[in-house]
Amino acid sequence: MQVYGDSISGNCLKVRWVAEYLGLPFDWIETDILKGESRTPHFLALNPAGQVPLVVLNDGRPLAQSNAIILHLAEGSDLIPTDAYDRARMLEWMFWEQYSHEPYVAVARFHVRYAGKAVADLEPRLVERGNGALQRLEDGLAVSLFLVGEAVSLADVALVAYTRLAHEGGFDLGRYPKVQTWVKRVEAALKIA
Ligand SMILES: N[C@@H](CCC(=O)N[C@@H](CS)C(=O)NCC(=O)O)C(=O)O
Repeated sequence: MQVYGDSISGNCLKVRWVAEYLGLPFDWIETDILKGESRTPHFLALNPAGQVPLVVLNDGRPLAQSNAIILHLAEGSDLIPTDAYDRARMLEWMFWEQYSHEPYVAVARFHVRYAGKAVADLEPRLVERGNGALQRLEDGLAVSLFLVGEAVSLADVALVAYTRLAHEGGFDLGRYPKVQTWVKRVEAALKIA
């Protein structure tokens, strides 16, 4: 399997972590988005959306979208709850991550870390929504060790990717103690540094 990814991207790291956790062999093809490497004719032929992560499976079929990829890779593994309701709850978190967390927490980080914007100059709505997402996580973690019950799942993979880097976008994880502890718990469960 080939994984096209940029190591600065949490979305891409989700794929690396799941493949490594499951012991799936893969070649990582570093794709620098800041240099436009996801917009070359070669890349666009594989993923017309021009985005990483992208995997090319062993049989040659391409697949994009981080959460779709990790769902496919982890099928039948302990990263996906067997109970149908718990599986749906995992997906609930993963869809929420893409629409209500990543667009604020990851985008703020991108502006500050890679586009040279000062935290003070971030759009207030971005900061407000990002803090809202982190509070939502804090509340969700009041009832269980992981986002879906007591075992790590793809919900944790999807949400930890940018939450662990939230400080790079100016967010103070000290305001969210359960989230801080959960980040360490997920990193330990996935064996990521
Ligand atoms: N929803 C997509 C987001 C993919 C995405 O936005 N990828 C970014 C890197 S995190 C990218 O490739 N940006 C380069 C570009 O759009 O040209 C996913 O989860 O995979």
